[in-house]
Amino acid sequence: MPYELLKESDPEVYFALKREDERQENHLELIASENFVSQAVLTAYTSTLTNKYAEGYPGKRYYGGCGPADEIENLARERLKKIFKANYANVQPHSGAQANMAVFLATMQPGDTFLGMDLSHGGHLSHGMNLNFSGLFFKPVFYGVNPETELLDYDKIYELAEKHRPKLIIAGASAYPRIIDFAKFHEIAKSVGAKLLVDMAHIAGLVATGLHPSPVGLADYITSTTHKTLRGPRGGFILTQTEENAKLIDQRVFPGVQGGPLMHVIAAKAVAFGEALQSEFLSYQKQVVQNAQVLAQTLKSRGFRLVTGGTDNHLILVNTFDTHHLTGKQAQEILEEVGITTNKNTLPFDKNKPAHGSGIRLGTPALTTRGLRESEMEKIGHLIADTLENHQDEKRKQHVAEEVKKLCKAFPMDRFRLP
Ligand code: DSN
Repeated sequence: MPYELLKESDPEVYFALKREDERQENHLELIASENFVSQAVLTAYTSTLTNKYAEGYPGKRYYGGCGPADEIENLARERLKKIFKANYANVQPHSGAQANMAVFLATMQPGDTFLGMDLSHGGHLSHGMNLNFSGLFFKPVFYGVNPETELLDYDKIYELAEKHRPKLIIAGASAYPRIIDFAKFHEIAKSVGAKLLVDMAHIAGLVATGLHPSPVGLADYITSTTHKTLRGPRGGFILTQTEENAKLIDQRVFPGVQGGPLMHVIAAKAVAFGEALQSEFLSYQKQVVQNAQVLAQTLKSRGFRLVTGGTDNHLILVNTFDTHHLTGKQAQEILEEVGITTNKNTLPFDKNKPAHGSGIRLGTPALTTRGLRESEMEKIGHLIADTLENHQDEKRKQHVAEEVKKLCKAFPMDRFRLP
């Protein structure tokens, strides 16, 4: 354990870190936005680059001693451009929300109107939530999904765009299990003279490997996190195609919304991007989707209703309320008791308050990284169903908890820890 030296100097932090290692080892991680990074990524993340200030960009820094930092940032940029076949990349955003903030500042003045997906239909808080910068300083108009199909309603989005003439349209979601038609969004944005931002945070790994259509060439700005399906360290990035947009983004990221970049994180991003360029990454992403489909199929066979009836990507939205009379919060808590980690989620047109929600969101990126395949996914689907169907039966839950432990033991986490 590399932080063994903390045991003496800071036991409070040491034991909390150990408990987190144990939690990851002994639970089945089904949070759709999480993943496990490689030892190589972890190594770069814990490097001495955390000591370095490098405000500015490679070759144009405000501090001396930035030679190695420049090399690292250039590597990260070049690798990222190669993955997505994009012309320009900014790898400095500390997070996806900050990447989005930079695009807002590049495309709008405070008070301007933009179109984003309703959070309760699967959008993201940085796409206009009232307590987020996006809703505090700009004027959101929300689009959502069709009540019958639960698919994005492109005709309605077009109508809203015509009516409100937004400066910016955002495509992208944090809880939408189907393919997003970026070409359609491009058409809509073009027809009303709006800029198009695609936030591909959730599906970046699928886009990187061609398993989801790419927004490159269709969106003016593309933002993403690096730690979801892309399997890198926590962080963000922005892609652009024109020199003009790239220059503007560089300015809006620094000094617009950030000071010094987190160079150790950029080093870890470079390593993760290198991994995403390997052929193994395609088989990994294919497995993520196959695993999600098997999990979806199993839950359906056990009587659960899934939003849109299934999935095309890495995530599933399970309605736990209509069939099992459990709010998402209750379902999340019950599953946690047996060692299965999920998150409660609102569903489109939810009858319950957001703090409770009517369902849970499940995703397969992390467990696929851990090595679990279709047969384990089927098993997990049944374990979830057994737990939620029998949540008052302590004996049944105990049995599930033992099965969860067995699965965890069969797929140890050693190769995701620093040696
Ligand atoms: N919080 C992330 C998610 O879970 O989808 C989005 O930023």
